[in-house]
Amino acid sequence: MSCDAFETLKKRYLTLRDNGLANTFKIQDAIISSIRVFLKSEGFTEILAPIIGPVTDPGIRGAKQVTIDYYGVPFKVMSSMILYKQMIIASLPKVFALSPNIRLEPLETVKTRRHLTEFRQIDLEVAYATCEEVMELGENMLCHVIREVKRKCCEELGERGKSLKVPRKPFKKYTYNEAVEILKNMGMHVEYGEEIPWEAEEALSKAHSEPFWITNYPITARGFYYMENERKPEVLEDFDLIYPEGFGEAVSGGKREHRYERLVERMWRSGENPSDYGWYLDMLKAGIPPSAGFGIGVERLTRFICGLENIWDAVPFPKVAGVPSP
Ligand code: ASN
Repeated sequence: MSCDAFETLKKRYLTLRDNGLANTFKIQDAIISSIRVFLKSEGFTEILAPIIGPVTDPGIRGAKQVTIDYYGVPFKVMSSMILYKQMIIASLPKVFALSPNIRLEPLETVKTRRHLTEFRQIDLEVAYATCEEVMELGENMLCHVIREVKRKCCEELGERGKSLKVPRKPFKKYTYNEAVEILKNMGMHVEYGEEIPWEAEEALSKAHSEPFWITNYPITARGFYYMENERKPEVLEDFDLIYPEGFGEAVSGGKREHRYERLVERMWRSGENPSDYGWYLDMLKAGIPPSAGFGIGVERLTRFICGLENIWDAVPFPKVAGVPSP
């Protein structure tokens, strides 16, 4: 990111008067409304997302959590509401929320053009669901949103309206191992067990013209809350959805580990201290239903639908790593 772009973000009160941005935010409004209509038609209840709490999601790929002083008790600002989704599905079996998240991303993420330090996801969870069921829901939701935006925002989409297609279902599925193999054949090395690096993910995304899934990440690459596959130990029951055309990751989610003993083991393995997770572990001891779910980043979805180069143009008041903008 150039110094000019830095300065522009700090003067958002001027650049925000641009017509292009106004069109983007009208499209974003249509995206959010169509997701709400879709999920409600599928029987979901919208809940209010938590913003702070004693613990939050530790599985945030090198980003830092923010801690605040809550009357003498250290509290976290939500990096994702995953642990809270597991709490609510005991009473409401299909829930979603428009959840604001803060992650202090490493400075180099500015170069990916798809990382914000403050962003929102539509986070959903379904009690007793399998990965396949929520993945199918995700496909239907994305197709519905694109169809609705094309129908309602023809003028605002402009030229992008021509290249933006309603994807074909079912989306292609690669396991993590298959994705690593394809990347190897493309000349990119990914160490087995690691997250797929940003550049490799972007290259894979560029090689596709339709969204696709990457499933079954290794246990070492992800948070403790994803369930380990019973038949393939060390492999998770999880997934990412990747947008085509270089836009990269859209969704991440999976089936949750809900069994107390297994979860404590997983915490130790992933370097977390169970004693930091008071209420969460007490809740698992009390018993919660198994579930699966995912989160879809609202700004990334807007970036993809509008065909924007930079994620910071997909949000009115952008916050990117290292830039103290309004
Ligand atoms: N929202 C994701 C999930 O449901 C978690 C995340 O954002 N890291 O699994």
